[in-house]
Amino acid sequence: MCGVVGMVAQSSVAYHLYDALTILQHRGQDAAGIATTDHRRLNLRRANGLVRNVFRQEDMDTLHGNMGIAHVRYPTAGSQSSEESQPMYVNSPFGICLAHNGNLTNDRDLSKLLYESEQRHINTSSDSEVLLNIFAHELASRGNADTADAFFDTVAAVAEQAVGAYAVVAMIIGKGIIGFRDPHGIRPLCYGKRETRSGRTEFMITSESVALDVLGFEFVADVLPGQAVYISHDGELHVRQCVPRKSYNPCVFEFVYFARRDSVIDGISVHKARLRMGEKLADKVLRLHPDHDIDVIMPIPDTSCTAALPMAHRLDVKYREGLVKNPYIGRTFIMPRQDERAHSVRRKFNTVQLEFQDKNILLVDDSIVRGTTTKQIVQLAREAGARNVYLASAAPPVRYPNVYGIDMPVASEFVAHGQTEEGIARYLGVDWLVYQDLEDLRECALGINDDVNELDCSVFDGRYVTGDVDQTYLDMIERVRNDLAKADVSRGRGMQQLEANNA
Ligand code: PIN
Repeated sequence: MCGVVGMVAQSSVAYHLYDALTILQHRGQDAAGIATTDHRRLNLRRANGLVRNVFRQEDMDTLHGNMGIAHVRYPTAGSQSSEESQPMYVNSPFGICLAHNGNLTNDRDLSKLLYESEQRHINTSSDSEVLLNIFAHELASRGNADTADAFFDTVAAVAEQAVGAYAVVAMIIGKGIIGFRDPHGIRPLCYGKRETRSGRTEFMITSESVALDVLGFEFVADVLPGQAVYISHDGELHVRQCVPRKSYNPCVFEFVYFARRDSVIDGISVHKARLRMGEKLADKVLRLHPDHDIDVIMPIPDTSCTAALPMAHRLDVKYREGLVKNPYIGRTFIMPRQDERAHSVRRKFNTVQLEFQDKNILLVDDSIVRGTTTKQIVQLAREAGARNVYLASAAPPVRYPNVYGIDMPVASEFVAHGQTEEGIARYLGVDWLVYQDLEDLRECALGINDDVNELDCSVFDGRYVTGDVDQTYLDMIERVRNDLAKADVSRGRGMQQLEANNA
C-alpha cells in the first residue's frame, strides 16, 4: 500500500510535501521520496525508511522548486530495494516523474511489450516503472504536444492498456502535474486548493483528504474512476473524464483499516463507516449470543477503538482500554516479514491487569488476517487474568489475496484459509469468535454516496472487479510475493529497518 501527493504551489513546495508525507505515513513505512522541479532540473530524494529518517536537512535543501510529487511506500509486488522507491523518473519526453498507489495485474505483459515493440528496458520488478514507461511512450507518440489535452489523451491511452488498480500523480517537468485513477476507482485520490496571501491558488492532489485538511487546503473533489486532473505549473486546473468509468468500486479495506479515520474517501467518512461497523457487529453478537456474559468490551488499538465504542453502547457493556500500545513501534501488520511481525507484538502491547482480572472480555479488532498478532494478544489477555476471552472482528474472514495494492500476501498465510470459524477460534485460543457479515460491512460504507455503487471486497469474496484475475495469476503472485521471496531479496535488511524505524 502506498500514499501519493502532488502539489503546485506559488513558493517552495518541498516542506509542504514533507508535511503531507508525514500525514500519509500510515499508508507505507518502507520507503519515502520527494521529487521537485524549478522547471529546469529535477530534484529527487528517495530512500528506504520512515519519512523522518529519509529526509535530512541537506536533502531538503536540494529540493528546489514550486512544483513536486511525493510518495510513501509499502511494497506490494516488487522487492524492497531502494531503487524501487518512488517517485520514479524517466528522462523522455520532457522528463517525467511518477508516484503510484495500487497494483497492475498485467504489468508483466506490458513490460514485455514495452521491450519488444519500443525497446524500453524496465530495470526493476516494480509495476510502477511499467506504468511510468507506458505513460512516457504514449506521451512521446504525441510528438511535441505539451497541452492539457495531450496529457489527457495520454492518460486515456494508458487506461486502455493498464489493468488493475492505480491512483497516480505524475509530474511533467516544465509543464505541470497530472493525477489520474483507474476506471474502477479502486484506490483513492482527491484534490484540493488553497489561496495564498496574494490571492493566488495552490493545488494539491493526494491519496487521502486528511492531507488536504492538515495543510489548509479546501477539498475540491475526488478524482473519479477514469478521470484525470491536470494542474499546469502556473496554477491552472483542468479536469477531464479520459475513459468511461467501468464502475465505482473503492476498496473496502480503506474503510476497515487502512485509511485514517479523519479522511473522507469518495464522499464516505471513514470514521462514520467504522462506527457503523461497530453497531452492526454488536447486532450480530446479540443475535448469536443473546444471553452473553460479556463484562467488558475491549478494542485492540488503534483502528478498532472507533468500532468498539458504539458496540459497547449497543450491548450496554463497559468499554475499557485495557490494552496499551507503544506508539513508537511501527504497524506490525505492514512489516514485511513474519519474523519481524511476531517479534514486535510483545514489545508493542501491554495490559492493564485490573481490567482483565476475573472478567469476561470481548476483544474487538478491525480484521483478522494472519491471526498471528491476534493469537498473541489473546494469550496476553489470559495471562492478565481474563476468565473468558471472546473476539469480534469488524470485517469478515480474509480468505483471498489482495491484488490491487494492499499487501495481503498469499491465501495459505491467512488464518481463515481452509478453516471453519470454529477452527479459527480454536487456533486463536478464544472461547468464541464473531465475524462481521460481508453484506453488513458493505452496508457500512454504501448508501452514503449514491454515486458509489459497489466496493472492492475481493479479499472477502474472491471477486476481482478487473475480470482478469484467475488461479494462474494468483499462483504466480503467490510465488512472487511470499515472505520468503521478500526475505531473500532484502536479506539482512529487516532488523536494520526495524531499528531505524524505532530510532
Ligand atoms: C492495527 C490494525 N489491524 C489490526 C490491522 C492482525 C490483523 N491486523 C490488521 C489487526 S492498527 S493478524 O492498530 O491500526 O495499527 O490477524 O494478522 O494477526
